[in-house]
Amino acid sequence: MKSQALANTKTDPMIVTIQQHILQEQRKHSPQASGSFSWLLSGITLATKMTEARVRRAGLLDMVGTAGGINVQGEVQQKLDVYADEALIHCLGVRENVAIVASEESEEAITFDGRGGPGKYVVVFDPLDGSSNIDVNVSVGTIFSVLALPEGMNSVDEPEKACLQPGIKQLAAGYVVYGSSTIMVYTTGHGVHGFTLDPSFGAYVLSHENIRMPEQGTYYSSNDAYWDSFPKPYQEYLSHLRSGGMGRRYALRYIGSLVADFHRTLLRGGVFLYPPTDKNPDGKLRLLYEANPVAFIAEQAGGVATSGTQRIMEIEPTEIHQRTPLIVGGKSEMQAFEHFIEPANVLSSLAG
Ligand code: P6P
Repeated sequence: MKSQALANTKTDPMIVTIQQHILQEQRKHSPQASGSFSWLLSGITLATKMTEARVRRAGLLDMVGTAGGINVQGEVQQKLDVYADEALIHCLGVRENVAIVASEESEEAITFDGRGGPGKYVVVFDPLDGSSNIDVNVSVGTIFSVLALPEGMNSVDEPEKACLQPGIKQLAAGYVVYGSSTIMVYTTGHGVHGFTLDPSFGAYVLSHENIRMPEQGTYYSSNDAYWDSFPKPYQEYLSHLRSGGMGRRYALRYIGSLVADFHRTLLRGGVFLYPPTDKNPDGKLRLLYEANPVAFIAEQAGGVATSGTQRIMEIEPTEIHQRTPLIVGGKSEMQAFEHFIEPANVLSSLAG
C-alpha cells in the first residue's frame, strides 16, 4: 500500500526521469536507435545541473557580476555565462557522438577531433540566456538545439557550415529555466515534455507530459519601451490586443529573459514578440540557438513561430550568430498577427 504522502507527489516510486523518458520515446519511435541520443542528452542535463548549483548560490560563490570579458555579441560576459559555457563544452566534448558545438559565447564553432571515431551530432546553445538578470534574482535559462552532422560533411573542415541548417532539420530542442524551480522542457518531434529537477536526489523528473499551448491566452509579452521603433503593423497588432479586439483584455507580462517569457507563453498561451527595432533592425534574438529551439517546441505544442516574414524553422541560416525577429504564440494570437502583418509583407514585396 503506497503511503498517502508519496502518492500525491512527483516523487512517487513510479517517477519517470528524463533519461528513462528519452529511452522510452526512442524505443517507441525509433526502435533501431542505439541510445546514442540519450547519451548526448545526458551531457546537457549534467551541464545544466552543474550550472543550476551555481545559479542557486551565485551570491555566495563570487559568481555574480562580470567576468571581465566581452563575448562575440559585444555583450559583457557574466561569470556564470563563462561557467555555464565551459560546463556544456566539457560535458558534450566527452561524448564521442558529438562532432561540433556552437555557443553564443564563442565566435567560432568548436570541433572535438582526435577521439574514437567521427561524431554524428551538432549541438548549438545559449549557455545562459538572460544572464544580466542573475544579480537581481530573475529567472535565467539554457537553450539548446541538436542537429545531425550532414552526410558526407567533414566536421573538422567545415564546422560552421555544419551548423547552418534550417530549424526544420532539428532532431531535438529544449531549454532549462532556472526559476522558482528548475525545469527542463524538450522535444524530439514527438510532443513537448517538461521535467522538474528534484534537488533532493538531483534528477529531472517528469512533471509536465505532452504540454499543449492554449489556443488563446490573456498575456502579450514585448518590451513596450521600444514601441516607437516597432514597425507600424506591430503597433497596430498590439493595440488590437490591448483594446479587446480579441474578445478579451490582454495583460502585459515581460520578464526580459527569453526562456522565462516563452515558458509562460507555452503553459498559459498568449504571444511573445521581439520585433525589429531601430537598435536591432533584424531583431535581437539569435536564430540558431534561441529562435529555432523555441519555434520547434512551440510548433510541437500546437503553437506558431514566425519572423514576421516567414516561418522561423524555414529560415536558411547564413551565419552562426545571425539574429531574427521572433513572434511566437498560440494559434489564435498568431492568426490575428498574420492578418496585421500580411498586407505589410505584400506591400513590402511589391515595393521590393
Ligand atoms: P531587451 C536577454 O538579454 C535576451 O537575449 C533574451 O533573453 C530576452 O528575451 C531579450 O534579450 C530581452 O531584450 O532588449 O528587452 O532587454
